[in-house]
Amino acid sequence: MTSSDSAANSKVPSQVFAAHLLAQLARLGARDIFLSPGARSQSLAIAAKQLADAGAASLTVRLDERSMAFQALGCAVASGRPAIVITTSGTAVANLHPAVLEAHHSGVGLILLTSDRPAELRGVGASQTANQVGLFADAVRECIDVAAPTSATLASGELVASAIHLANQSFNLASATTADQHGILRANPVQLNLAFREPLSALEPNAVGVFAELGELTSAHAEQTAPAAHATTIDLSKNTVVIAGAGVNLEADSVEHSVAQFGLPVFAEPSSGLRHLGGSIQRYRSLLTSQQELVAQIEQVIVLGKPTLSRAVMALIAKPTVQAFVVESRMGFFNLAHNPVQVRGALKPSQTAESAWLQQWQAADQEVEAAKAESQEFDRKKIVEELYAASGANDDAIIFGASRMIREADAHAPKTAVANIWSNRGVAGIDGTIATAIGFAAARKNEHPRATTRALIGDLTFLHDASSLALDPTRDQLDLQLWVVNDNGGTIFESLEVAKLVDHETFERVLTTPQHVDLQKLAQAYGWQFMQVTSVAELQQAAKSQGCIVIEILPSK
Ligand SMILES: Cc1ncc(C[n+]2csc(CCOP(=O)(O)OP(=O)(O)O)c2C)c(N)n1
Ligand SMILES: [Mg+2]
Repeated sequence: MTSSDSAANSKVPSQVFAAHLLAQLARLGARDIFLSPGARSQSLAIAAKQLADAGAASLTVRLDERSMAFQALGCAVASGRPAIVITTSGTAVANLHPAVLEAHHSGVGLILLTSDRPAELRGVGASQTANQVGLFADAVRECIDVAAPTSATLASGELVASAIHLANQSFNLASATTADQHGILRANPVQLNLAFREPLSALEPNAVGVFAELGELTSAHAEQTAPAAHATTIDLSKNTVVIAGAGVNLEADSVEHSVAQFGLPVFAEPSSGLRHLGGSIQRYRSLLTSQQELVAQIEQVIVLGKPTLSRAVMALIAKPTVQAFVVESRMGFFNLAHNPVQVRGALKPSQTAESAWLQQWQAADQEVEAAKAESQEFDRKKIVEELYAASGANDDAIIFGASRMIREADAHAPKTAVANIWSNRGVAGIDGTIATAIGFAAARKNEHPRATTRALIGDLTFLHDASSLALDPTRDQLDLQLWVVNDNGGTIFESLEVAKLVDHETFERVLTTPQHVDLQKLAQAYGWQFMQVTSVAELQQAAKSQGCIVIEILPSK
């Protein structure tokens, strides 16, 4: 036995593994670590804190794994890098599931480090032990079950090699350089299920020392596995509209970016971030029903991102007489049209668009606008307009919750450019919205220290995620406003056929679910500022607040 072998033998295998895994992930660029504490994950927790103390990573600690994972998702969206999620064993892992589903469907990279019992304690009734392997099914790109580190694997060098390899592998799998089962390059969650045997932790080796020792970073990127991109030709002399849903990539070299320059009418959902384009038809949502003749002339649609907000748009995409061109996006495979041309790589016009086509849509758009009498009510249109007015400067950002208000924004949002807009449209849950907004605002703060994030959500969406109001006091010095439109329940359901089908009492009981929570007390219990507003003037005032604030909005109609 050499002296370095005996030094290795005195080390705790779990800690050596944790230090190497997290140090290598940090070196690769996965530097945002989210942790919910527990005994089994203690080696990872110690290594994470060491890296954070040295400035090599950021560490956010949250009690609730569900909140923590949504916060990690918001962070990964804003940073464009995979975020690391650490849990203990048992139900802790299951609490990640909602955020994992959303991340899978919206192309967000999460590296899940789920701690587990070693093999000998599985399936024998040991405490806090459940089958964690395969829990997320196909919502993770890969679930790798990793055996517990041992003195033997430490001494042979296998342990360190495997920690480095797993860091490289999970970083690649979580990143947008890897293709999904449809061959689309996009980020995704990946799970390393990590068994740990006692002793569970030590102070050495320090992950910062490991970080420094690991030497030159060799390229860890796997070969791109997506089929080669090729240009798709499109004849724009045919009447074509662009439908822009969630998750549109506006980077200068993207297909989406070039489509935006085609001179076509654009039906831009708010979370597409394309609402401000010259061709954007602000009232498209109402025109799709009121202008049947114009709609009937549409021959082709180009779909960007994932549209989800209206049935009229879905029907247009699926219409057999309309040819759809679907541009691949972070939101994954989109095939509502059943026979679309899938666009990967450039979209090249063979003929340019007729300017008269766009002009017809613009004229129709103007007409609707002009015909609208300005209401004196403090209605949802005004709330949406104020949101955009407040957020159109200073690199501010908007998060939309699911449910009614994002559809109100779809109907009423002005053509104001906003620096960044996000909505969890992968699975469109009303859960985790506060946590997503916190993670998003925190990650943006690095590059935009003075920017405010405003989340527009319903009262049930707010209450569903109320426990996410608990912030990490060492980290979350944010400028985050939660605009909670309190209409006492889920009023989105009023627009569904069921509202006419059942009696009022049944409808309220099984769909609206009214609530009587005192939002002020709730906000203040978690240390948030609070304002209740009932007019445009009050909302304008509230929109200027700094720090974390819940703004309860009571529309008059
Ligand atoms: C996790 C989850 N549960 C249930 C739903 C179904 N759902 C969609 S909207 C909605 C009501 C939301 O109400 P609120 O947040 O008050 O918004 P409003 O429509 O009233 O503006 C519900 C329960 C969902 N989308 N996600
Ligand atoms: Mg509501």
